[in-house]
Amino acid sequence: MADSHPSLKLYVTQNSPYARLARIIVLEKKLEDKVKQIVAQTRSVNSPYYEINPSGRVPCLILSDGVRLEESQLVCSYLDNLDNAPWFEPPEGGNGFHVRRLEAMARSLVAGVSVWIREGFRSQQERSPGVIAHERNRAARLIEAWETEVMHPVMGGELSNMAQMTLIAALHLERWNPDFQWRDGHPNLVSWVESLAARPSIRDTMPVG
Ligand SMILES: N[C@@H](CCC(=O)N[C@@H](CS)C(=O)NCC(=O)O)C(=O)O
Repeated sequence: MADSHPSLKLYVTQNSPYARLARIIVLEKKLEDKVKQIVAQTRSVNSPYYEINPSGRVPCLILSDGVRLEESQLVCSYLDNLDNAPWFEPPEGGNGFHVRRLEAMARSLVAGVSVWIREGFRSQQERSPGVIAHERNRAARLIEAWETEVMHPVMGGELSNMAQMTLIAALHLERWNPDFQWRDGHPNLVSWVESLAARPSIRDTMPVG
């Protein structure tokens, strides 16, 4: 029976790729009744959200005793372990190493494309063509590398780890940054992303363009 009083509060924004990771876990692990999702007002002067999370970042999870967790990896791991039966932790041994390695590489892509997007939102006078060029080039190099890495066995099959989730969140930033065009010449990445795009947790957390 549904619990009408969720004991955890998850602060998110609709388009944050980091918050999306936590939102995917909520859907995958069917935690909707335990986790209340609240849209935070980020990046604004004197936001009331800063009283809740001084860093101002999302995702942020507030536990029932008021303890605050930030950083998507920590928040996701906490949510995934709520039932003591985690699905998305790296496995023991060699594959676990590759999951961690590829998650880090996917995080580099998310971080770089996020800086690129933010730069695009700045006023014309504040925008730095140098920063945009740097991030565009970083993204292009990473996409070339990912065209091969996406074929690694840990990236295949059903959604089962944070490397897959983080790469999906990175690639879908194309919806928010029309200049982040990674599809041409990268058939492995295109078929990989399409193989997961219809999964309900992925589909229902898609960034809005
Ligand atoms: N390393 C953090 C990054 C979180 C992050 O930078 N979130 C962005 C949204 S994509 C944010 O909240 N920005 C608001 C701000 O910088 O004030 C994580 O993995 O959770």
